[in-house]
Amino acid sequence: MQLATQPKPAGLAGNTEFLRKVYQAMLRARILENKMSSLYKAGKIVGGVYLGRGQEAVSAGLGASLVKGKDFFAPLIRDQAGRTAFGEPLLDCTRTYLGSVLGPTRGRDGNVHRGRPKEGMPTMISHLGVQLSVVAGMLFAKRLQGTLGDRVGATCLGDGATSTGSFHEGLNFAAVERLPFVLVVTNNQYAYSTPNTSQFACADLVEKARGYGVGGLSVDGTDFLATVSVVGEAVRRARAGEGPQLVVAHVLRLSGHGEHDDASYVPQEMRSSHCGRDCMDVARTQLLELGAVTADEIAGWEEQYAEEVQQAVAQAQQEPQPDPDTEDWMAVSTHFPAR
Ligand SMILES: Cc1ncc(C[n+]2csc(CCOP(=O)(O)OP(=O)(O)O)c2C)c(N)n1
Ligand SMILES: [Mg+2]
Repeated sequence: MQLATQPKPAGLAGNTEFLRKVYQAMLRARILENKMSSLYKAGKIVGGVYLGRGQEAVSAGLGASLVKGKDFFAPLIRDQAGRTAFGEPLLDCTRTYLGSVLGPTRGRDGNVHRGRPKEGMPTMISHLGVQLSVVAGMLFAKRLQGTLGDRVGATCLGDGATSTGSFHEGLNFAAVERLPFVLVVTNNQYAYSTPNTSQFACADLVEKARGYGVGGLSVDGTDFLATVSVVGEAVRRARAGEGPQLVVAHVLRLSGHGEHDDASYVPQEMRSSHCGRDCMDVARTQLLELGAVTADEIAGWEEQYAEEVQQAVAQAQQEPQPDPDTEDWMAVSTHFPAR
């Protein structure tokens, strides 16, 4: 088994269109999330706001490597970039956070528990680790139906989620069934305020791959080119029939757990260390050095995406919120009153 390898990003350097697509999704997500943070701080969002700041490269790298309409992708709270790269409209985000009845959760969430199940993106589940079993089950069902084809299923987790029983059950099932499954673990050093030292005892979470009998790849998630390359390689291997793949990307969470959290427990030395680099800055530098983009192009995209975000916010704000008097969804207890 190969552990802790980093396929050389050289092959990607020629794939300018793909790299631009990944970076554009990262930029769209960062601009959108900055806006959501502002709206939260202005009291316009009543649920929690959770950002993927610092994790855009690994998230968008995964979303862009999957094929919408064929593959399954179960994003988690820090996967706005992956959602965008996979093709989710910005409106799904603004409508959900702002409570529009036209949104995917029909205005009942005010948070991030949204999805497009019919398009291969299951609705996000907060209970850490359970999305592994959901995606593994979706793949297994397709196999039983004889329609699996060369489809891949992927989901994302944090370092903290690897301590759950659901992580074990889901990954073990995928491994035993040798499913075309990709699990991306983004180790952002913290689970809420719990540091890695209180979370696991191995040197690198990718070591868990050996115990489960799955492929393992570890990458510096702040390095845009390396990250996009490694995630793409994991998807390629899963699609080629090499069984489940575990990717561990090492970053620092460049925000609080949610926008209610100032992350004051993160030491300054860690913030200014290598893992505290912002993958957006690294991506920009690498793409400019490659000649894959120009500074003017990036400035144009920033302007365009800021406008798109403004429009998505304005539209969601004008749309109606759920009306409790005409509610057609009921709790089970309403249908079946307790005796
Ligand atoms: C089974 C379960 N236990 C606890 C929680 C509460 N919880 C939500 S997010 C979180 C921390 C997650 O940390 P990590 O997996 O590292 O992801 P990150 O937030 O760092 O991206 C916890 C403990 C939960 N959602 N599910
Ligand atoms: Mg974490």
